[in-house]
Amino acid sequence: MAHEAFDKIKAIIKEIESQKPETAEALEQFRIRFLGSKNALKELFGEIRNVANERKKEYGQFVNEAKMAAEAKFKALKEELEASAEEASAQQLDLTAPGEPLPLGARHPIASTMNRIVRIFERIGFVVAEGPEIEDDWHNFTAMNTPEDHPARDMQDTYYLRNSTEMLLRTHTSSVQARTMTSQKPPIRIIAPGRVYRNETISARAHCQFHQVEGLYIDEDVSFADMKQTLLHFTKEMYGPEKEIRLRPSYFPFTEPSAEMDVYWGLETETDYRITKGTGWLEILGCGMVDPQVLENCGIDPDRYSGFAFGMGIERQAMLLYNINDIRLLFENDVRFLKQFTSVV
Ligand code: 2NL
Repeated sequence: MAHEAFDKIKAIIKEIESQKPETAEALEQFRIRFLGSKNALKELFGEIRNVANERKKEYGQFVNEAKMAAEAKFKALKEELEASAEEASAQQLDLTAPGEPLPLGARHPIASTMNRIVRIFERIGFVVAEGPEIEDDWHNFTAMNTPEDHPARDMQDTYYLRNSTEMLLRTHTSSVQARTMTSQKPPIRIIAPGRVYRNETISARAHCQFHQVEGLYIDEDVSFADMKQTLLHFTKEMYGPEKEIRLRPSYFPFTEPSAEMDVYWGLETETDYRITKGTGWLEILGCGMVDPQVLENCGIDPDRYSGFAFGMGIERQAMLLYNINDIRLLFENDVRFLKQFTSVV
């Protein structure tokens, strides 16, 4: 029996010596096997009971030697492994290598166009106003003088919530301006950018969801001439100081008189011909003097105050600014398209 126990220790010492763990995991397996709480030597320590008295001391020393061999080997292997890991990472570190390129994100062209428009108006004293995209019928239509039988109010043209006749997805940001007019006193000078919704068939020019910037200026003695000069200033800032504008009579339920504003784009290129239909003029926004009925609806005295308002689609301005020929590119979020705007601020 005693002999057998001595042999087992010999075998374990041999095993310890022959092990060559090369990874941290293998070293951990080594530690568990020879030094862990249930290690292979524990049982052999117990066997000292079966060893003849005169050999007990010798046996004890022998088991201890085995344990110390395991500890020494573990320590050496651990140091070796740490040293080689350090060496490997030092070899990988090339101090002369160029830095990792940081992939740059890009602002979406709708966002950059919106920011550009907003900044132009902010510089002349307009303040950004915001409101909910889910609106009630009053702020979106009634306050804006849109008659009950107007086609815009039709279920076909506007998204109503769960067939409600009260709540809808706003069709323009005029609703934001209605909210400002009912809660503030003139002078009011606001710019309302945001997302709006109309039930349109999606095509290269139209989408059911788009973005708009509307502006509103109300004070005593605000005139049509003030409006024209403000919009001329905007056009020159936005598209270049050489640009000229013209106003054509138009109709909106919420303004009287109303106008469409065109910019002279020129007829220099094939594209100019196509987008201006050969006239050189391009329509970019709608505007007008706020209808006195709208002021009254919102609690502003039309005998004392007057104002002008305007609205423009941001997608259209973005398409002109960046030469984009299909509105769907602005909604698909294809990175091959968006990547082209990395340098735009
Ligand atoms: C267009 C034309 C327009 C307005 C929007 C407006 C707002 C208030 C009162 C009166 Cl609070 N008018 N907004 C006025 C004229 C035109 O938008 O073509 N938008 C894309």
